Amino acid sequence: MSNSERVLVIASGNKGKIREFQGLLSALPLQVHAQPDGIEVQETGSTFRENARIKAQAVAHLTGHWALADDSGLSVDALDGAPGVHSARYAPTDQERIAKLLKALSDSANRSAHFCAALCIAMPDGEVLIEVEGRCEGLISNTPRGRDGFGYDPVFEVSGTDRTFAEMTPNEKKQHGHRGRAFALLQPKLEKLLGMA
Ligand code: ITT
Repeated sequence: MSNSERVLVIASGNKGKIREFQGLLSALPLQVHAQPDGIEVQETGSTFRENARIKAQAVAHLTGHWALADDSGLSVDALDGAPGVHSARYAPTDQERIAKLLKALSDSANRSAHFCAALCIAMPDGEVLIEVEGRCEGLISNTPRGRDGFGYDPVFEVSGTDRTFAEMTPNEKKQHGHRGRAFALLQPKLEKLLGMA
């Protein structure tokens, strides 16, 4: 198999993440596939890093291809780091998760928060090829703003900007965001593995 034919499966069922990764990976000589329907991996780890590894190894094993997983979440200082690794399970829908978060913070003056993304690429035999992490600091806004992105994007105002992720273009989110920052660390390692560097 030549490197230009290398398949990389995005080990995620989250459409927002998959869309971001398709953009991030578009310049690389890879066939990027979404994970097949029906795969459910239990996230039994207690850190983003552990959960990314669990998902990448499981999907690589099931598909027979290299798999890229992302475990990410929002940690809010005034809530002792919640929802953290439980960000996806904080409430049933994005809208309900945002409502629950704003209610939990109420009119708290401390609105500091950060997003983390742990990325892992694993091989079908379980070997981990790359692990990286990215982080983005910000504040939880009082009300949702913006129409782009996914998840908690409308209530996460990025430090040093006056905008939420949902008010940014994909390129701006790539530059400032936790996933884009993690990907900037992953990309040179992946290029080396693909024989490009
Ligand atoms: P997969 O495990 O299948 O990838 P998931 O949505 O369950 O999908 P996680 O367990 O990593 O993914 O949970 C991350 C949650 O954190 C995600 O569902 C969002 O609610 C939130 N999140 C992560 N990155 C985000 C981002 O860039 N913008 C907004 N919310 C984000």
